[in-house]
Amino acid sequence: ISIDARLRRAITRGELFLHYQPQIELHSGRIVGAEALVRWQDPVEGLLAPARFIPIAEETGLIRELGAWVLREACRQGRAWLDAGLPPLRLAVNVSAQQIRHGQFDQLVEQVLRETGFPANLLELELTESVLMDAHSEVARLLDNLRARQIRIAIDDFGTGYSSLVYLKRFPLDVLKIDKGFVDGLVHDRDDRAITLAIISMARALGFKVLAEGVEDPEQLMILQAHGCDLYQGYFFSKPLPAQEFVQRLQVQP
Ligand code: G
Ligand code: G
Ligand code: MN
Ligand code: NA
Repeated sequence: ISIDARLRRAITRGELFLHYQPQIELHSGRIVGAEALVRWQDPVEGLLAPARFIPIAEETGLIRELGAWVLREACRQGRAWLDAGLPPLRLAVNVSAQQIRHGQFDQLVEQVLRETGFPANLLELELTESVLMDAHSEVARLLDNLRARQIRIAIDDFGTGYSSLVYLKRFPLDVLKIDKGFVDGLVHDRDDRAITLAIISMARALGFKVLAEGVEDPEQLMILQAHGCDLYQGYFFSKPLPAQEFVQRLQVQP
């Protein structure tokens, strides 16, 4: 049986689950949210990272079903945390370009929020630059609808997609996530540092929040802090964690 057939089955059999990577506010050092990242516990192969199955899901179109599952599960978990008395946390969910292109994505979001009771203002959707290069008026309308509901829009892997900056002006956005590739070189590579700092100042000038991805050491953090980056995530603070471990991590913070 092929991997796409197994993946299709995995969605319905409950073999997928989510890890949560903390997102930290730089000025307070506090966890203010988390990015939900999908995992697959295959009965035969064991734990599979998304690199093993997201590309297949993209090719086969299964990504739409998988993406809907991830959105629903993240919102369900977020609501359960609120009900358990945890402080409100923003949850960021990755959205594939296909989910947007297929249409009716705003209906899905609406339905999931209604079903789960997760507050719209705590939901952040991570899109890639390629989505914004698509059919402009439709995407703009979609993003307007989502933002009218107080949902936040983040651009993932910022700086790695298309070099056009026109869409920063054309689309309503909330957050730029600086790609890990630039953050990696922040301390030792002049060019990566220049690009990272330029993204931070551009984001601030345009009124977007800016988050640095893949922060692994304190030197990176010091530079980001000195230049007014708002948020970060990365192994320096925590790798993506199973839900229970994420909650434990929240509870030990002062
Ligand atoms: O932690 P990590 O190995 O989880 O994630 C690898 C990549 O897989 C990330 O770059 C991310 O973009 C992608 N990914 C993880 N979870 C999801 C998801 O739920 N939907 C989509 N479309 N991509 C995801
Ligand atoms: O959606 P996105 O492409 O941003 O997914 C983030 C990916 O980066 C996930 O695979 C996650 O596990 C990984 N990641 C997050 N923080 C770090 C980090 O500090 N170092 C490394 N090497 N990978 C990270
Ligand atoms: Mn992401
Ligand atoms: Na990224």
